[in-house]
Amino acid sequence: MRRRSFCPARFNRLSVALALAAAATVAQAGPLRLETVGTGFDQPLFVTAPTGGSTTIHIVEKGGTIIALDRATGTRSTFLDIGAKVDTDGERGLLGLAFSPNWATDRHVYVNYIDATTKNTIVSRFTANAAGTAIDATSELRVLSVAQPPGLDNHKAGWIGFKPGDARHLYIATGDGGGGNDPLQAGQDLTTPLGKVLRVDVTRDGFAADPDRNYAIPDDNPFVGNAAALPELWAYGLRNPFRASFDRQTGDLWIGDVGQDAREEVNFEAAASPGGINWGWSVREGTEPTPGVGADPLYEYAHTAQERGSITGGYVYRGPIAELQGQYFFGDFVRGTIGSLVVDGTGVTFIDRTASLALPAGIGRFQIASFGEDAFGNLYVVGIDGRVFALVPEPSTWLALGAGLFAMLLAQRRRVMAVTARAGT
Ligand SMILES: [Ca+2]
Ligand SMILES: [Ca+2]
Repeated sequence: MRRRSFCPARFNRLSVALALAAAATVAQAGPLRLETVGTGFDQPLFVTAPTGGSTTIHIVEKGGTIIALDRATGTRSTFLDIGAKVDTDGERGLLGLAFSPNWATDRHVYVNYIDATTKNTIVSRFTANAAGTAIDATSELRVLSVAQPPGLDNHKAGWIGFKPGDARHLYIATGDGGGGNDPLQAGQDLTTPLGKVLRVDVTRDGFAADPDRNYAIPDDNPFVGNAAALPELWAYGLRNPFRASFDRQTGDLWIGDVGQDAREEVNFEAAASPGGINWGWSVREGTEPTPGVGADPLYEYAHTAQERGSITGGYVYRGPIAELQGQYFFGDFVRGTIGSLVVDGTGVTFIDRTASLALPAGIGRFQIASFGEDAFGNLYVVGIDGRVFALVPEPSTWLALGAGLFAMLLAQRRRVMAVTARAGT
């Protein structure tokens, strides 16, 4: 019987070859995992961070608290507490947060919440201390309010944000106000701010006589000059755009609009759009049932008899993982699923990432309340159960390959030794 011996040189060459193959695999498939950033938050609904290189992320809790978490030190502190002002019934709560693009100098943040007394949507500006570590709740300046129908506690949307490179205009997503089949018929009604994306200039006060309206109408809003429409409107025909985002690199707007009985949808508006898009609700849901009225979603998925859905809009990935650049990550609150869209010249491809991200032992399927970005473009996933995760490359790919290779060579060496022993040498 032929004798074989364990060869360290061969091991090294094989090891390098397999490592290079592994690198190619990683670059193509992009194995990912969720790394736990923090647990024990009280119904977290959002996470964000100011631009400018801060290692601190800010977690928005439904009840009215914002927690600052320094990822470099692990330190947590209360950034803002307006719990006494916030109603939390149903889908009400502290729903949105946006840092001023000039945060480094003005220390302004904007929030969207449901008022405890009136149950209306409030968008307010607060001013933090000079260090930017905490906010006195008395610094509130109300930007605007949106009247909500009494008795309906869902479809309050709540996302607010600034388009990259534009420090003047705050975009505000509103839902249709709640209930089934858009009972107010708000989506297509251009005289109500419900069921819309609003766009207002927060650097000027165009209503000097009104202490509760502290913004101005941008001259280039799509319905300015139209007496039959509110000048604040940017887009309409939305049901519950709970989470939306701007692509931090391109300025494109991505809106996840929660469906009713049939379709969950991702709506895409290019950065150069002049606004005024009709997203269809409530004459259609996704692409059904009145094709020709309103704009098609970029992507939609259907409810089934077995599985309903509630989309949680996410972000275009612009973080440090090269192979994920440009993919739009989003999830589903009801299903606990996570996936990404690849948009290229041939169309839109959906990659279901639930098995690798939401299902591993120790994580489990969870209700995805939101996604979020930090200053470096890292992507976060927020579970309403109190957990916040970061999307990171899967290091165990390398470890698993290395361990597998070692085990394989060890087994081979044992076989050689056994054969050698049987050969009696
Ligand atoms: Ca005013
Ligand atoms: Ca639609």
